[in-house]
Amino acid sequence: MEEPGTVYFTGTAGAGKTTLVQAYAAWLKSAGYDATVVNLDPGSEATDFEPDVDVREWVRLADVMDEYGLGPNGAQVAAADLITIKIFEIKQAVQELKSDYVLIDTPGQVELFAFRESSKAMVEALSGDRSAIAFLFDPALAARPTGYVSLLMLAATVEFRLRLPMMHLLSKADILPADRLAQIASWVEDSSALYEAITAETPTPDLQMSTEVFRALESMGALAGTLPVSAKEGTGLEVLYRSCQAIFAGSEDLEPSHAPSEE
Ligand SMILES: Nc1nc2c(ncn2[C@@H]2O[C@H](COP(=O)(O)OP(=O)(O)OP(=O)(O)O)[C@@H](O)[C@H]2O)c(=O)[nH]1
Ligand SMILES: [Mg+2]
Repeated sequence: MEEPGTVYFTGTAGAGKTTLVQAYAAWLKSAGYDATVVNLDPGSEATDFEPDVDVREWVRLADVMDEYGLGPNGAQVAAADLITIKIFEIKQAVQELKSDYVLIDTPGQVELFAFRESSKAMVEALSGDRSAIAFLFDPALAARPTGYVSLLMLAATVEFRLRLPMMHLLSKADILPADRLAQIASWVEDSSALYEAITAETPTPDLQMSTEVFRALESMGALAGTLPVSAKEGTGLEVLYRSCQAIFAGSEDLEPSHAPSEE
């Protein structure tokens, strides 16, 4: 049997990762696909979230804090290393469920997942080249041009670290008014519209930096678009599914992917 396609949902704190993982898993199941949900956040306190495989069975943040006398952030860093030690047991628990797809909810702070050396080893052990990243753009930040560009930079950094196909998702799209959504769509379709929006928002002394950042992202191919999704309303999930399929079926067009095509 082929290894399942594994998607790591990541993004800034509160971007909507846990809620989207649950909504997407429910969508997959309702469409007749089998999905395993994994919680990889040892500090998760979500009470209405019941993952199929939960890292807290092996490593709990509160225990790490007690045992090593650490605060919550230091304990997250130590916990990431402890999880790596247990990764083959976690992988076995995932494999026993024999799903087509595995959806992984990652810790709240993106740097814990993306910037730790242990994370690369963990992803490699857990899913190897059957891995992709869904990077969530929080609309609280993405609705403004400079916020959107900052998230593009962060996403590019995560992609640079983990070297995996990446999808850009604009989460909680239901809270954005139609004109904001249309504006973001215009940046996706035409990068010059994004450039104009940034320059309009940037005070003159800072223009050069904005221009340099924009050009760097452009030459990296990191400006590719963002798919609006709403876990609350269930929108965008089918397009997300098609994008995952294209990645795991090895579509040349989508690697490295960014925005799934809505066509
Ligand atoms: N309106 C709306 N709210 C959402 C949606 N998805 C998540 N939220 C809300 O956004 C907040 C954060 O959602 P989470 O799913 O906990 O976000 P997270 O990225 O897992 O958060 P951390 O793990 O703490 O970093 C919660 O109050 C959710 O109810 C959505 O699609 N629409
Ligand atoms: Mg969460």
